[in-house]
Amino acid sequence: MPIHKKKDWSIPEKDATDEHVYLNRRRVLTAMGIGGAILAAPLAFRAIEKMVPEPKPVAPPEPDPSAGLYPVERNAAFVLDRPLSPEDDVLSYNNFYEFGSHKSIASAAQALRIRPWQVRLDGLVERETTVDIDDLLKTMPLEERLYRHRCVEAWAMAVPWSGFPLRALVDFAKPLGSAKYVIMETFLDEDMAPGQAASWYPWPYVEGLTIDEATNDLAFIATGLYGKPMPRQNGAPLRLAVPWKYGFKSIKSIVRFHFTETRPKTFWEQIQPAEYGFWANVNPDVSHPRWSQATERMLGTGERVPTQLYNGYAPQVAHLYKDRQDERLFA
Ligand SMILES: Nc1nc2c(c(=O)[nH]1)N[C@H]1C(S)=C(S)[C@@H](COP(=O)(O)O)O[C@H]1N2
Ligand SMILES: [Mo]
Repeated sequence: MPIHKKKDWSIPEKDATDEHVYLNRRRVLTAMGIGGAILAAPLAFRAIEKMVPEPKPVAPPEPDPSAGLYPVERNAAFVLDRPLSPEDDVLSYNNFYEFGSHKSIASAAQALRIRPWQVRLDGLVERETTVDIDDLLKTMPLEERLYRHRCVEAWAMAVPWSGFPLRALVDFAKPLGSAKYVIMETFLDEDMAPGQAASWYPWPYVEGLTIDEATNDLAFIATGLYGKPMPRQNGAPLRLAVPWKYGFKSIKSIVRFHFTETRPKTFWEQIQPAEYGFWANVNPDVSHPRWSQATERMLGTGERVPTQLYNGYAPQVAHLYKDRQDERLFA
């Protein structure tokens, strides 16, 4: 029998201040209705977290109606330099602030209702439209890809996503020539997702890519994981996977793709712009203001490995940024 190694991230980080969430204190206190005078007082994040309502107990979720589509054929072009992360770790250590600002949201996320699920395609497109997820899954070319994933908090995983290239969805949406960005939005329903009752977060979760990034080969819409439909905690029924960027760009449970001329202010950028910007490309040489990004810790084994420029995907994506060298590309 394999010895079950104590997972090195399970205890210490739970007690530590959450690295990702260093909320702008003014924002929190304003949301709580507390005025400026108190701003000088220290405010422990733990105290704030306690004010997020506890998730309600949930009935067992309905089976996923797309289960028959998986597994799908693996695209051999996407290879890994490391073993796949253990499935049970990937399914039980998550970031999904809609269901709580800690890693153990998997059971709370079972409250996510994944049908009916509609996806709105709008803004600068030939014809705005709404498409049902099951129709979309029938239309899109499904395949499996092995990708690395690097969270800005310096943990990492390697996973088999199933899904389709974001480019296929962009083609389907038919953006106008004037569209420069695609903005993606997560659902908004605080009865279902108690984290969204925390008014100091700028819900809904919003992310964005340039059209060039969105139509790059690597940009992927994941609808499954480990040969099965996407688990709720990992962002069912569809989420982004942009493996050359920090994990917070890979927005979960998307309901809208909005094409626009102007760069959006993304969720984390609104919360803490000094720490989380629009580009958020992985770079081991550019530290986060509060920790180094030189290495990463693999889920499951706890092994420390060096982080790579663009998370190892520089050959595929570095050219996207050659004319943007004056911008803050790595935060
Ligand atoms: N809607 C939404 N999408 C999200 C997040 C979130 O809190 N809400 N967290 C992001 C972060 S920080 C990471 S690292 C990944 C985590 O994906 P995983 O739980 O499938 O590993 O999801 C990203 N997408
Ligand atoms: Mo992350």
